[in-house]
Amino acid sequence: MGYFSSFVLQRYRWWILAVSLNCFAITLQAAEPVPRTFVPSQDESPVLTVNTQNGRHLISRAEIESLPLYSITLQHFEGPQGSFTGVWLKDFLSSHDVNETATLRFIAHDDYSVFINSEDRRQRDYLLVTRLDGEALTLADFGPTMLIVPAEAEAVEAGTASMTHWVWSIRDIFVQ
Ligand SMILES: Nc1nc2c(c(=O)[nH]1)N[C@H]1C(S)=C(S)[C@@H](COP(=O)(O)O)O[C@H]1N2
Ligand SMILES: [Mo]
Repeated sequence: MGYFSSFVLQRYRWWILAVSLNCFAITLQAAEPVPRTFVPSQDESPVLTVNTQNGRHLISRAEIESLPLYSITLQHFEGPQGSFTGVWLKDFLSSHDVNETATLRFIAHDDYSVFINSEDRRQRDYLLVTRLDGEALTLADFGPTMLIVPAEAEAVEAGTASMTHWVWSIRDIFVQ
């Protein structure tokens, strides 16, 4: 090793280590949502419905955000990019006493419809997103709520994972 490079290593090794660790932390952060403290929305107006044998339930932002919130920074294939915040679908479903074995049918405002079964939910964690960069998602930016799979964001981008479950503008969830 030349004099100069060994000098650089000697002189800056802690700095180099710190930068490498930081890059690693950022990489981890990109894959795994982190808990976030937000003042939960106070908005009680319905943003979606959950339909079970017991009837049709109108769900508000306030109700969704009463569950633990998580944030993840990513680029959504429809365009939006930034810090997406929401609750785990798992938590949301159990708060509505939805059985783990249930098959869900998601219907969006554009009438897109897709089934998500228990096997799908065992294989990956779905985040029900209510905010982008802290602001409530509106219909115009693919809200009021959207479903994402944080751990598969890069695979979706690379074309190796399916994005049919990345439902934006969710209107109704049917539990069957
Ligand atoms: N609300 C809504 N979500 C949706 C869709 C849609 O049409 N509407 N299309 C789904 C499908 S089939 C895919 S492959 C991805 C990407 O859809 P796109 O290629 O039409 O953008 O989003 C999924 N989520
Ligand atoms: Mo698709």
